Amino acid sequence: MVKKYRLGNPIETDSVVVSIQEEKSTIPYFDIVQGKNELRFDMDENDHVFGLGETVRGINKRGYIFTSKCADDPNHTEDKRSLYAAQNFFVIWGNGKGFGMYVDTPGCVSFDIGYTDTNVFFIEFEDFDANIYVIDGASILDIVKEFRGIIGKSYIPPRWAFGFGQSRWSYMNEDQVREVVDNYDKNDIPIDSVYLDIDYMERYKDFTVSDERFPDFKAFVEEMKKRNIHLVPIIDAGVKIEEGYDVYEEGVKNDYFCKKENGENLVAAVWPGKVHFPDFLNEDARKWFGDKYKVLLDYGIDGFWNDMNEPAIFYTEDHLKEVFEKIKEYEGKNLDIRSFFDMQGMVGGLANNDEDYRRFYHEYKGKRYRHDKVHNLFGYNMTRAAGEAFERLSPDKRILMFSRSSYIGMHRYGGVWCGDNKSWWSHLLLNIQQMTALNMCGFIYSGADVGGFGADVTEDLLLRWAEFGIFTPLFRNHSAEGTRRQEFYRFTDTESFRNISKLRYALIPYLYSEFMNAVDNDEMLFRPLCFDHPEDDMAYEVEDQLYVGSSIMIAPVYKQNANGRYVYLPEDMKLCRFRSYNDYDVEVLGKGHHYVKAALNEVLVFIKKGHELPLATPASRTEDIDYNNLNYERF
Ligand code: MIG
Repeated sequence: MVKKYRLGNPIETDSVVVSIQEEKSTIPYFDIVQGKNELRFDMDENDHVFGLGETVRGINKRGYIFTSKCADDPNHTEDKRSLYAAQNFFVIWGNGKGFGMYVDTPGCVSFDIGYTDTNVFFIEFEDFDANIYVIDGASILDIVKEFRGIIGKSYIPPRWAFGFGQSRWSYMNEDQVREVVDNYDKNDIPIDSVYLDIDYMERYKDFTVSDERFPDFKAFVEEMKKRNIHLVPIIDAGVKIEEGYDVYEEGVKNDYFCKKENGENLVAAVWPGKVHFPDFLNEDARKWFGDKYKVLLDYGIDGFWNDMNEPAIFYTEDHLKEVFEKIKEYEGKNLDIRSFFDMQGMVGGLANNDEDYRRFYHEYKGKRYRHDKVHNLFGYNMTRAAGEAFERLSPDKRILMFSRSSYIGMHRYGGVWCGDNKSWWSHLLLNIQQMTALNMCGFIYSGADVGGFGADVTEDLLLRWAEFGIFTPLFRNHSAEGTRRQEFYRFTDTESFRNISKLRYALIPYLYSEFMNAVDNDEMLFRPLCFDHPEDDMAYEVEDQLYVGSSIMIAPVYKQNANGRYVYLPEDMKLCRFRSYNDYDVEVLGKGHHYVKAALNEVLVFIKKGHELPLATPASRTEDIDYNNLNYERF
């Protein structure tokens, strides 16, 4: 049962697709705090809070404060309040009852869940305007289902997007891409896609391809296609300011870029140097930008990733000028400590500066909005531009699309990846924990950079991460410029990487059908144990095991030098300890606690009673998997 309430004058976000009559009464559960832009709910000691999509920290959100303010922040440490996403749906559940709430507002909002006051949940609004949806249900899963029912069906990628993807910032030219594919094939490690990061472009201009690096891109895409390899180029939010560049010129001519108060186009700097930002919130601009993807579709490209769309800003021209002027004042002076830190702060604070997000405007639904008021809709609408365009340009063929920034509603147009994580064991655990809240908010096609993006990976971390990554719909190994090379074939134990990757391909029939079930029926692909066992107090304590689809549970190893781990089973289960898709031992384990061995090359999968796990014979590409010949492991 979903009820809608209104606070102030909410800005529509198009995240809810069914029309719901607004209640006249006050919002239940939460009280308005007099004189403040705050809602307050007194939590019971036993209440758990789940949701909020892509954030730092654990599955149960109690005890911290999370702020929805999409941020380009590559340091996902536990002190952070915001990552790239704003997904304002949560469920409070305890003592066998609870409710869900969706706080639909495109501006900045904080969820203080027992941070200021241990047993109080405050929702703090910058502007006290929101559509509030309150969802009652008999269980957490019921509430999630009801919620998903009002936000529309989640995005479905092409089937090949369930294959493995190799990425790097950046493969610099055709030969480097060929080398990657050759090495995967030579080592008999399955692969379906190679990602092209920003350097494939000509001077980082969207919808261009560098002549020098990819002299005959069409032929190259074709060559890769013949090998059943999909190339997936990145698209950045900023459009390079350059005379003669069609995207820039058309955008200027048609007023499709975000403007400052004085009517001039905002000049910001990102990878291409100086850029304008398309006003993705403006319907005409959105259509125009979406149609640009055709340039790459025409080359035979059928997948994309949208980056830098919070939007990330290295600096704005105006702010930089101000900073230079101030710095001049320090020149020749004896800098005391205060002024030294002031100066350092000014320079360090150029990127993603709050003030810059108040310097430009959007034309949205016939009105003008200052950016910060609708900030969280920017990445969403960039991806919507693409998604809506694909419906026009490629109605019969699914296109892969996922985005860095997101808001609920975007889940209809694409998936997400969890941005710039690091090659840290703690970020493997974070990846495990992020999946469930993403699923609650409709983001089913998702995953994080396997092996970690920043910092240098170790072989054991990459193996353990792959052992979890094989279960995430987006299974992509990606790493940053300057870090240790991270392709699976570069490490000593190629055999284990081969076996784990092949296990993924053996699991694709299961994962794909469970994915489709999650989309079609508004279910969650990844579920915390307590969602399936709300009656089991112990199940609420488990933050590092997940149900995946209807038949299995996984318990990834995410600690270095561990040869196994403690596992809690809320029900009797059959353990399959996989070394490869056709080499595994099985053991029935009773409900309760167990220490389970898992060597570095072993993956733990637990099958539920009365269920079966289909396993295909793996192939080097998803296309070649024989879906009609499956083996079954049953319990
Ligand atoms: O400022 O395109 O999250 O995946 O490799 C960094 C370069 C820009 C951030 C993305 C990352 C990508 C990188 N991008």
